[in-house]
Order: sequence, then structure tokens, then C-alpha cells
Amino acid sequence: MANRSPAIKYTQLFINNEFVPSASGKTFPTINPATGQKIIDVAEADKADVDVAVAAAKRAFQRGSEWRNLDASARGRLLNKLADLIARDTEYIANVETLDNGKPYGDSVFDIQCAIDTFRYYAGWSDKIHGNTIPADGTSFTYTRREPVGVVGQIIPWNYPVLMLAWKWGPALAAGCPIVLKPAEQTPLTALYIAALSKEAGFPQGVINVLPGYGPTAGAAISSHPDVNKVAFTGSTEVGHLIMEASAKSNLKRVSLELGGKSPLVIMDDADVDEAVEIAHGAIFANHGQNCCAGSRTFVQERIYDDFVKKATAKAAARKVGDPFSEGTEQGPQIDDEMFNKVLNLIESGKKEGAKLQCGGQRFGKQGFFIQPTVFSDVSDEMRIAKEEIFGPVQSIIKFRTLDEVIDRANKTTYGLAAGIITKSLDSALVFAQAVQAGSVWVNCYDAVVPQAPFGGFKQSGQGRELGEDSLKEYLEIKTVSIKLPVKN
Ligand code: TXE
Repeated sequence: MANRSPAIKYTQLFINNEFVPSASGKTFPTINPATGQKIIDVAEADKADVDVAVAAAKRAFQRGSEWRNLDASARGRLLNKLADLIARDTEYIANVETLDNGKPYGDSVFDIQCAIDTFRYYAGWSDKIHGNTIPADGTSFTYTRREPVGVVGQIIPWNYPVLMLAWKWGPALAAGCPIVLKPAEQTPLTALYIAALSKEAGFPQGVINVLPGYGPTAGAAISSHPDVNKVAFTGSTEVGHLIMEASAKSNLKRVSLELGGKSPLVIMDDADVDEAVEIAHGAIFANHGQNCCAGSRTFVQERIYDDFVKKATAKAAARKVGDPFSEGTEQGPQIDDEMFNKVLNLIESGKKEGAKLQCGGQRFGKQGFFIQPTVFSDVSDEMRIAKEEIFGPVQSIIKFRTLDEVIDRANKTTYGLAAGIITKSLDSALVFAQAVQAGSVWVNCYDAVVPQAPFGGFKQSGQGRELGEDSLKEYLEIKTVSIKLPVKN
């Protein structure tokens, strides 16, 4: 049940299975985006704390440690146990998530279920990480081992705090890597609670460490740390560049990046317009537009364009914005004043550059960071709203004529995270799916993200993949072992 004021149990850093204050004693406030008011002060990690947490993770990874001596199947049982505990406490965690992030309570429950599914999926992988035997030239017996890469740093954003944690922890723990995670400064609370659950589940000391703090301090200390063997990052493309640079300048730690997007959703004129409106609406307005794979360029074929704009506008105008704890609310506030201002600024640019505002376009209400669901038609490719990641509830509807033309226009971006097409033509769907430069392509659906299938970006939307078997590879080294035999057999 939704509860506007869940008691906050943990506000300190989680290092070596204990909650501790930061070395500096500093704290920072975490804000309720629905009101703009402080929820509570949280310990602020910086480089000194990162050093302590990395040392704890390193100890946990030492040869002969409890963690290294666990059977692989036991790692799977720990992951399943953690999933059980998150399931047990779903209501509480969902309330804290909604308080800290502003997403509707039902959406928080849904995210937490997806996180549980992700942990269970990776629990199953723990004892199925195989090497190969290889028919090598000569007389050696040759095989490969897949070994954990070592201590991993994980830096996550605020848009899906629990789910991003699960996407990062699941494969890392299945692979056997200890973790130092920095949640986003806007949303530290659920990560701290789940850290406590990891101790209850029985993860040994030092395997899981959670350090709330800011990016340029705690985040940068993780990405440039000489004893961190891999960093996994989700956030802006701008910071993605910094993470790679920090790796290059420190120890060439492995890097995986899940960055921004400007994903095209193409609606062909053979589509059922009502159904297309529904899918396109969900594609952009889900999570208040704060979604890396948001369908933020809605391309509609000219014959159905006017009808689509009319219906999409009506749908957006009817979207229920308000208190994220109230039943029926579909859209809560944006995450903070910075994002709120960024989105409003981009809306203004759309108006100035000649896009036609069909609905919304302003702040919603008087407190908190709410923005009206906004629809622009007559958007052209050169406008900022068609090029930049808005990360807000703003649908940009763009007209096109032919499939070939829209493929070129869809690909004319530095991003390449996701793409969608709505059509009854198998040919159009397949041609588009093959030609579009994106890590995920959805046909007659959108946001079809599941634990079993890889997710990640082409071009500047990222490096590497999350979820599925591919994500495990990001946390594994391959070792080739060759043993000389006396004879060839
Ligand atoms: O991202 P940042 P912000 C996009 C979206 C959004 C924009 C800015 O367009 O409007 O990015 O959002 C940590 N070294 N996405 O400012 O800064 C930071 O503390 C190491 C897309 O929130 O990239 C947080 O934990 N870490 C996206 C995380 O990086 C640093 C999700 C993300 O913050 C750092 C979020 C540094 N120098 C925003 N600076 C997606 N792909 O889903 C910051 N951080």
C-alpha cells in the first residue's frame, strides 16, 4: 500500500557490511521532487571513502577469501535470497523509491518486480558460466576459464534507482565480482536499504559496498581508482566520455557505458492509428520521459499525420499528473530543479524554432518539479527538440514520406540506443530493423526490455551490453590454459 511517509532506516555509507559515516563527516540532503522539500540528510562519500570501500572489496576478492571460496551455485543462492528479501519488502522499498524519485507508486512496484526478475535471472547463471575446450594445433590440451574481472565500480543514475542497481549487481555478483556502487545523488535511499538486505541475505563482508555522493567527487574517485578493475556506468553521454578518459588515465579498467538516446519511433501509414497512438504515448511519456530509450522522435507517415497528431494530443492532454502516491496518477514530478529547468528550456526552444505546441508546454501546479505532458507537431530534424535528449514528457511528432527517407533521418544522430516501428508490413518491419542503427529494435511494441535479452547502444549511446548473457561477459576475463601432452590424440 502507498504510504507517503515511510520511515527512512539507513542514511550512512555501507562499507564492509556496516553502515558508517563518511570520513569527512559531511552529509547532503536528498529532496522529495513532488514538494521540493528535504527528505533527510545522507552521508556524503568522497575519495577517502572510496579508498576504504575499494580496499574492502579487494579483500573480499583475495584468493582464499570467503567469497572466492564459495561454490558458484552458492552465489546463485545468495542472489535468489536477495531477490526473496526484496520481494518481502516490496511495499516499503516502493514507498521509499516514490518518495525519493517521484515516480508513481505503482511504477515503483513494477520496477522492483523487474529488479527481482533480474536478480533471479542472474542467480541462474552463477553456475553456468562455462569455458571451452579448444582443438588447438600441436600437442597441447587447451581450455578456457571465465574468471571474474575483479573489483567493479558501478555508477548509476536516478531515473530507475532500484532497477539500475539490479542490472548492475545481478551480472557482477553472478560472475563473482565484488562491488562498489555509487547511487545517484538525487536518489540514494533505496540502494542503502537494499545494501542492508544484502547483508541479511548473507553476502560476505566487502562484497557489496554502497557510497552515496556526487559525481565529480565520489564518482570520479571510482572511475579513476587504480584498484578498480572495471567500471559500469549509466548516465549522460557527457559523463560517459569522462569515465572512459579516467580509465585511460588510470589503469585501463574495463568500461561499459549505457548513455543517452534520441530514439526514433516510426509509424507507417498502414498502422492502426489508435494503437500507434497508444504505443507512441507510452514510448515517450513512461517515467515522465526520463528514460534513456524513450521514443523521443515520433516519425509519422504523411497520410495519417494529422489524424495521429489529433489523437496523440488528446491522449497526452488526458494524462493524469499529480501526487505520485495517489492511485491513478500516471505522471509525477521530474527528478530535480535542474532537470525541470532543462526540460522547460527545451520546450521554449521548440516554441521559438517554430514547432507547433499542441498541448502542455508549462509547469504543472505550484510546487515540486511537475511539467505538463507536452506535444509538439510540425517538428523538423534541425530543431533542438528533435536533436537533444530532453528527458522529459515532451512528444515531438515529425512527418515523413517514405521508409527509405525515414531510415536515413532516424539514423542521423550521434545516438543509437533504441528504435521502433509500427506497421502491418513484414517487409517494412524487417528492412527497418536491419537498417536502423540501434541496440534494440521494437516492432509493433516499445520498451520491450527483459532480463534475458541484451540492452545497450550503438554509437554514442554506449559501449557493451547490459542484461542477458552479454552483460555477464562485461564482468569476466577469459583465461586460456594450454597443457603440453606427450602425444597428440
Ligand atoms: O547525468 P549524469 P544527470 C541524461 C539525460 C539527462 C542528462 C543529465 O539526458 O538530462 O543525462 O543527467 C554520476 N564521474 N541521462 O546530470 O551527470 C552522477 O553522480 C563519475 C541519461 O543526472 O551523467 C550519477 O550517479 N560519475 C541516463 C550518474 O553519474 C559522475 C540517465 C549520472 O549522472 C560524474 C540519467 C563524474 N565526473 C541521465 N559526474 C540514462 N542513460 O538512462 C556525474 N556522475
